[in-house]
Amino acid sequence: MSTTVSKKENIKTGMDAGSIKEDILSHLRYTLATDIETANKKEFYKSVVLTVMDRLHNSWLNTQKEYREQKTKKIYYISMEFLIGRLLDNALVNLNLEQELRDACKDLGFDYEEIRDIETDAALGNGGLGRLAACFLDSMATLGLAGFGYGIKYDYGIFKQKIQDGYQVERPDDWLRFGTPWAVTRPSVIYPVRFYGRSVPYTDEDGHLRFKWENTQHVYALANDIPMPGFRNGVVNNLRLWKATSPKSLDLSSFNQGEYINAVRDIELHENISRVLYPNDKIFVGQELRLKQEYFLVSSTLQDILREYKLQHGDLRELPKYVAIQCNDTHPNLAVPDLMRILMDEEGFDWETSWDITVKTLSYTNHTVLPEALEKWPVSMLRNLLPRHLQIIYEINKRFINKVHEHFGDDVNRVRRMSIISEGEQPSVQMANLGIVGTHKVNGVAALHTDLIKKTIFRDFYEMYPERFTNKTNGITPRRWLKQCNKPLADLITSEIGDSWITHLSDLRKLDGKVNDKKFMKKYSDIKQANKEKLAAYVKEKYGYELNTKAIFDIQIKRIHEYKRQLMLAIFTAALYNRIKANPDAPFVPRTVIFAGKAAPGYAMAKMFIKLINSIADKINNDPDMAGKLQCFFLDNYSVTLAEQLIPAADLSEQISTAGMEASGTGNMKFALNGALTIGTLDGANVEILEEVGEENIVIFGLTVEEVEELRRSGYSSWEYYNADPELKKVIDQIRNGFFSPENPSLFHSITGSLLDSNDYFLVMADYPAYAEAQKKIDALYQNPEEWFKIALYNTARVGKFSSDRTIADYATDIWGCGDQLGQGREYQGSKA
Ligand code: NBG
Repeated sequence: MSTTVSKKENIKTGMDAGSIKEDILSHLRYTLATDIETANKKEFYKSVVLTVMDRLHNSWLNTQKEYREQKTKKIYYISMEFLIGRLLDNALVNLNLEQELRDACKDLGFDYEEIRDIETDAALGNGGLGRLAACFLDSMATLGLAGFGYGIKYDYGIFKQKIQDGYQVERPDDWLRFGTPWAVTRPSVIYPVRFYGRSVPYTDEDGHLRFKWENTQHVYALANDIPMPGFRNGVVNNLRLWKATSPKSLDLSSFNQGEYINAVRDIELHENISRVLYPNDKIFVGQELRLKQEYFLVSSTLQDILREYKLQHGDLRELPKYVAIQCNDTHPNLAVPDLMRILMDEEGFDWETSWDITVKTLSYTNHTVLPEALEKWPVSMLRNLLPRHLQIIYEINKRFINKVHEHFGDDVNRVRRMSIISEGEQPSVQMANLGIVGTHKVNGVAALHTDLIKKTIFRDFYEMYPERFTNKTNGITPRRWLKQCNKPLADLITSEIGDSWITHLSDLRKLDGKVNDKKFMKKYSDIKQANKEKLAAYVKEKYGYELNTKAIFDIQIKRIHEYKRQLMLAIFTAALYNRIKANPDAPFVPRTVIFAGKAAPGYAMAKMFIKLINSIADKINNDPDMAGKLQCFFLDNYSVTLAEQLIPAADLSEQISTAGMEASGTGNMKFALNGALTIGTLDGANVEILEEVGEENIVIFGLTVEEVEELRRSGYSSWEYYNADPELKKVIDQIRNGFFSPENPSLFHSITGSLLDSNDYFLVMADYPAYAEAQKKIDALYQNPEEWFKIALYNTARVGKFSSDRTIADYATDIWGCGDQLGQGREYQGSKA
């Protein structure tokens, strides 16, 4: 390639404000057929993105070329969810184009911030699992690993949440209404995905029994690619999202019968597969359309991987040497039987060879121990939809059960527990068991979680295959979750210790020494205050509600779930209200409690929590006695973008799940990095945050995993706690007798019933006294700003471990067999300044 760039090309690749401006103008005119005089903000936004895309294309192509030429091992991260959020800011940060683009926008009469806000989140995920996948893509590119995301291009991402009369209502998230300029459709990358039909045995020329999957129906999976740039290292990886489309030609026979409309209608049916993301966080609903989505993702992805592999390498026996496939949760675990099917039925390998390749290529991550989340597909559904796969799963299971017998002798109960097929009234395929048996590594997402899966849900498997189990504590990308969302803090840090932290987050430890530097600490605390004011301005503008920026910003943002115990903070907030009412003149440390989060549309209890929070908030916010002291606010439609605004403004991070139930959490890491104190239980990654920041710098309370078990074993009675704690009793009585819902006094009986009559499974009441005590500690600390910000800084300085760069490096070394790609010079080389 020529090294000189023609003027024309410079417009497309030049990194100065001038070329960027030219390119924006050119896109306005020649791509969008408008001009700067008439373009509206949407059009301007679109040409800005196309301009940024122009600056990614060369690196995008070159990166792929380099991988091909160097025969780099490729990592495929298959996930039903990628919660990537907005992409513009991130691309600019990673390309180092922030200032230039701002200047170009300004020159053209547009305000960058306003343009940035035009972008709708790509909300292709429910929560932590999908956001983790997005952070991983950023880290793989930044580390220079050949890592590719594979997912589904849903027409509708996670629903939009509105609050009406205090209740959650769901609206479709029509994010593609005007298309997205970030995705490149690849008409040449399209694969048939087959369903239904039957498995037909035959004997091949060599006299071997083989199977053909026949009489299938199919849809096509069409590739849409979104570039994933690394941080200032010239690497651009790829996120490939499949869209379902109809078979190429319409069925002509129906045309002849005059059924044109029916034929066209069938197109719609086919496209339904990629229509909508299932909005359930940890509740398995066994709907056939979801199973179709999962197979659609697996089948198209494996076809794509193998096509690429064959072009470069040929011999499939070497697949594990050049390819690693990570299944994000059990959702893509049909990869096990599908890879087996391809290797045997299409490539002609025998069982043993196929099995060896499959197990060595695949690995699987578990993200929860909650039993209601574990996927179990009815055998009857699989038999109908994927008959050949079911047959293979039965064979895998048969061989596996033989091994269990060899290993453990005739232990019938154990065999029943470990079987991939559970028997009973409705036999079903246990997708987690399939994943453990059919892959070479299974990982949990935090140390405690990995220990727990070894001891509980996967104990039998751990005893049989101890070497398969490994921990990979989650992480977050410092680019989005500090550099981008909290620019003032990022700039301050860089001015003090340089910018190496952006790719080596543990370098933040250098800030430890700053706690006694008064000037620095003043700047650090001023930034928090400014962030709070910025959030307050946003809330004021959007809701007309005035936040008290002198108060502790006490924030709990995450999916609404009983085990996450939003109820405990709601009860505590109501208790604070009662305290002020009882004693209006007593000193009070002001607090502003902020909630946000979506409830699964079918999760009645979680939806009731939202209504309760809003009812408590109404009571508080309309009571003049609370002025300057207590506020409570539920922000609607929680999203990645909203998180980016809330986290930098938080003083207090609520991580209060029942011990043993939150696999890791990743919001906890984001808050700590941005200098919020954590109040939390010894659950998930909180345990490791405690280890890193030190026990003086985090407020831990409540039952441990062992104590939870012990309490349940010895016979927990929530009534005892109700009777023993007058403050708690009063709030529960108020909830029960309609104090917060005078128009419908029994409105919250499902909630109080779960606490009392159903004995409080999530131990809200058991932990409440310790929680209220811990909150006192928070109040005391907050009254001593010097001490408070010291602790806050220790949090910022000491959570470097939770960079997703570290997580990914661990996967690369221990699971993917590509540790040798690390440190090969593809990483960011540091600022030249
Ligand atoms: C979630 C866990 C979180 C964890 C994320 C990412 C599921 C099934 N699991 O604790 O609840 O942080 O996964 O690993 O969504």
